[in-house]
Amino acid sequence: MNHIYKYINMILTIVLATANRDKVAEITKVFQQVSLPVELLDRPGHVPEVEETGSTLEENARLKARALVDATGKAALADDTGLEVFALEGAPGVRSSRYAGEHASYADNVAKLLRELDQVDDRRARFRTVALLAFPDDTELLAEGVVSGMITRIPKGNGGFGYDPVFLPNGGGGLTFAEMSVEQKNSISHRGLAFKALADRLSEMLGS
Ligand code: ITT
Repeated sequence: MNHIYKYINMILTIVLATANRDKVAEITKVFQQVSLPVELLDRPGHVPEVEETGSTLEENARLKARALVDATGKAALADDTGLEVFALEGAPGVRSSRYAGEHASYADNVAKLLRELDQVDDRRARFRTVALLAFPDDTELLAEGVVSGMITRIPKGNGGFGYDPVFLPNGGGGLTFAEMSVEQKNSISHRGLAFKALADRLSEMLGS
């Protein structure tokens, strides 16, 4: 399929394999800023969410993308992200969304993280995103983005989502991700970096 889009002037339709609206907003912004012949569709509501049973971000990203390829017959783009805290030996990691329990809210997860780190001086952490674009012919593109930083002692800011109010990224001018606009966050974040790298690979593949 390489380069074919260049010659027949087609738009590649990609279904976003995430149910997380905050992620959709960030990913959409990255694709608005690159010029690719791509249209992004929201995840169809009738398709059941897959269980994230993988033991790595890559496995979970693949599970989410393949489920949507199978359900729609279209290319699908997934994001799996984890917060890895140095003093917690990489936790919550692949379990970031379920850290405080199966149906934990963002606030529950943040509260648990701050409790775990209450007596801990080493606040180093990193976010890691694996972005995976799966095609119906079984090919895939994969890209990873990482940002290192520190976990604050108190939440700051009302933007972003998840652990953003307690994550102070390196190179972020002393702001948490929750104190940044989507554009600012994307310019240095795990997700921004992963999806920009993926968009570059897609651009090469499409010859655009
Ligand atoms: P999908 O699986 O539908 O994409 P999800 O929210 O379950 O959505 P993940 O499995 O990747 O996504 O879960 C990662 C969790 O990590 C997510 O629920 C947030 O709590 C947190 N997280 C992910 N990206 C984040 C970000 O950019 N900033 C802060 N927290 C984030």
